[in-house]
Amino acid sequence: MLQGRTTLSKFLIEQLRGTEDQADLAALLVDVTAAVKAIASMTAKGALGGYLGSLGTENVQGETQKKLDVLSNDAMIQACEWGGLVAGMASEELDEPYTLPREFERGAYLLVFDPLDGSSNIDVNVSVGTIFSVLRHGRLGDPSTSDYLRPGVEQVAAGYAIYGPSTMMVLTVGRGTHGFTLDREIGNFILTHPDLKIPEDTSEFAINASNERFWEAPVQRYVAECKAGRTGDRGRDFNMRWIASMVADVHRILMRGGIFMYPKDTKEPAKPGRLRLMYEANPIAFVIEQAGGAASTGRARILELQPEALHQRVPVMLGSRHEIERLERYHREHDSGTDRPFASPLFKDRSLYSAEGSA
Ligand code: AFP
Repeated sequence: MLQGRTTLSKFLIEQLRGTEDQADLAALLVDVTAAVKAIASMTAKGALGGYLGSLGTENVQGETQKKLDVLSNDAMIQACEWGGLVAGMASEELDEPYTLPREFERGAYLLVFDPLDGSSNIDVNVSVGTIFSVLRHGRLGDPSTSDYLRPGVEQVAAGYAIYGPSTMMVLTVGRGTHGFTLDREIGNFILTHPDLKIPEDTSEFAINASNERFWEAPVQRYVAECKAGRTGDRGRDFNMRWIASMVADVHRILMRGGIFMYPKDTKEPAKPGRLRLMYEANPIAFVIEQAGGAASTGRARILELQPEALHQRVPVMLGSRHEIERLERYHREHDSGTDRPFASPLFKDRSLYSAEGSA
């Protein structure tokens, strides 16, 4: 059954051979896949397993918790707390970091995760995912919240599972981004998408367009140009997708290119964005960059942000590198007052910039 096929475990051991992380990091990621298999089984059962619907409770984000949010969180905790590989864990579903039970040995890593991203899609049977990030715990003793607040460039591993028509895991340990497909007959993840690369250019963008009136001008400008297609500055038509499940939109971008945006919007001025830095933006940014893409807030590289709070939100724009570079240029021009007066009727039909090649 396995001849010539590389399992996730074998791949990790080979990728990490000779590194300081080798054995323990590979073992931790295998524990994460155990949780992913359990979550995959629950999401596949759906209504038959009594897994649909909400609990009527709210998480720290003030969002209604689905039954599967809590069950997925439990699966991640139970799979990873016992192995002596983590010093602690943090989750979208937990207000504070999880302190290991006294009887469990502490390990060298911190595991941060969104156990079920896109859970508002569960009841309508649309793909959802699990996102995880691994940091080093640089000292002895149980981690405090501040020990988790490390920039994304310090991640030693990150990735996601997508529970779609097939269950896949996509991850990086800093040596490229690689995809694995779950073979349910043998219960193993098999390497099916080695060394993924995101095309530098794209004609497909993903954003929740219902928020258009709340976006900042550079994002309005960028999306308006995509919608204008060949009749506008870009000189070519674009396509739009929005699955409202970040993992699913990101997976499409890894497979065929594209740009995903969840920008800051003034709908809730106090919120700097919707997506969380520690367990959504950072791990996905690591995966995207390792596949040759880019990940930005519009004004800064996501992986270089210094986190200030465990559940901090940030603006997110990521995917095909040339499109992110264009968006960042539009933010610079806006902030310096040198952008085309986007809403001005004076320039309604003309642009100060050539359509292409000015990224
Ligand atoms: P849920 O986990 O609450 O469904 O949120 C999913 C998410 O964080 C991310 O996966 C989506 O890209 C984004 O929210 C969708 O947001 P909108 O519902 O505002 O489009």
